[in-house]
Amino acid sequence: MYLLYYSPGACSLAAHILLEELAQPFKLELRSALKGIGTQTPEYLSINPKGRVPALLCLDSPIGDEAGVLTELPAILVYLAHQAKTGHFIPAFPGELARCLEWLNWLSGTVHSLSYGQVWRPQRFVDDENLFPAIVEKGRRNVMDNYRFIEQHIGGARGQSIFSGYNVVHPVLLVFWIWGKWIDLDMNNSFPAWHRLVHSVIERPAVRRALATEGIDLKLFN
Ligand SMILES: N[C@@H](CCC(=O)N[C@@H](CS)C(=O)NCC(=O)O)C(=O)O
Repeated sequence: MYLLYYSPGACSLAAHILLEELAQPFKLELRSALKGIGTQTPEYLSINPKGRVPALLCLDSPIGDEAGVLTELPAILVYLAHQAKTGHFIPAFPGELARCLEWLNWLSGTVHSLSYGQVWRPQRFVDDENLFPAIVEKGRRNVMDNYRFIEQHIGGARGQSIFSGYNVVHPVLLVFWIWGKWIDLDMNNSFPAWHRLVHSVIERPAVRRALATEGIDLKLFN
């Protein structure tokens, strides 16, 4: 049995979706990432010293050779994908697997930590509050650059094998779609290929269940 620490609509949603896909019982514990309300408490920091969600605990046995939570979304997704008794959520062959990891790593390291970090947490980049607006503005431009790259690859020839089926990259792209709406980007008109992909992803019953549990409005995908 797994326990996932999550925050509604955060990157932890991708891990939540994969848990739903596994069709095994799991538990959720809310730790709101909004302004660090639930992630920076002494109690949560004693569970996950990084103070972030997602964090995954296996209640029956350690994950790997270490007790305690597994952190970092790409690691959690790869781990959960390998636990699936039915469905193939991660490519088996080295080339395709490497492409999948290439995307997970870039989405986590560049789009999330760099670009959205600048937009939502400018204090991580500079101490001087006067500089925050410039950091946020640069972050928004970085997000747009990143999103154009995503759109080109979903719609174009390169990377099509990753995007044609359904694998661990898809729930992460769903999360970034939601975030694009949250920061008021014109997602539908700017990113039509991504919009189509998101539409097919939300048809999956597992995805619907996770979205409903987290209270994510389906209108975000209209
Ligand atoms: N590198 C981490 C980043 C996790 C992360 O930053 N999560 C955000 C939510 S999307 C969070 O917990 N923020 C709360 C905080 O910064 O206090 C991963 O990929 O899992």
